[in-house]
Amino acid sequence: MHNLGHTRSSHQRNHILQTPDTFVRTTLPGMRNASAIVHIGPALGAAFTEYTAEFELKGELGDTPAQRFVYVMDGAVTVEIKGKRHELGGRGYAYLPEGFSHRVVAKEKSRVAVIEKQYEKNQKTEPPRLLVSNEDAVSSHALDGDSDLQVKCLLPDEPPFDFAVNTMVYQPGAALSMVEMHVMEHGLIMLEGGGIYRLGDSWYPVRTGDFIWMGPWCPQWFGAIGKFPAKYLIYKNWNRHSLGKT
Ligand code: UGY
Ligand code: MN
Repeated sequence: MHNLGHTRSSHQRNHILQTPDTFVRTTLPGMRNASAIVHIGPALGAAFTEYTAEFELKGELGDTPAQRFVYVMDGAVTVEIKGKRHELGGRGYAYLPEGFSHRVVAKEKSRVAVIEKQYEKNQKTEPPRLLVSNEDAVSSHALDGDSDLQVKCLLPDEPPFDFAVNTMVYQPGAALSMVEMHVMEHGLIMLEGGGIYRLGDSWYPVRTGDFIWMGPWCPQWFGAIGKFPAKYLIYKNWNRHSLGKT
């Protein structure tokens, strides 16, 4: 059924909203039995790339020249490192430092959010090490004292890390307490529920499966609407001076 060229997707100077009806699949170098929906990358001015990898059984990611973060949205994958296997089920995740030889292989049909970013050295600390965990093992905290808005920081907030990946869960009716405008950019995948996202000077209805990129200083606000909580996975660059090397 044609929808006469209508979509909720939108491409603006400092943000995009990408809805599943507009997803186009591709294969990245080295990928096998898998495809990628590339949501954002340097072509649009972002300093990272984020894609959804859709795997068939035994599907595999190719190499990356950067740090890599993977989060299992559906299914299960094995992260193989120097002959050692780490099993990631639903909500499992791994941080793989830049230059770290590894394989990500699907144990079943799976969907995985992948974030890759060239590492920005911090002269005073060593680069981060491998981290494998599950969101269920991470405790949450209320944002700005609002217990209806819970955040889980999946990576340690420590100087070696130059980015953060968090999950945020909003009870129905909960909202960010302010319109944020900040130097960090965001990549965001709606994992559950929906609501209204303000991006720049526009307000968008958003729901599970949507992707949002917010460029630096893009005004942003979210309010959850519906009978169920809304949840998203959100990336931000973090812990570095805005002039670059320190
Ligand atoms: O961490 C953040 O900047 C987060 N509060 N932003 C957002 O949810 N749009
Ligand atoms: Mn923000």
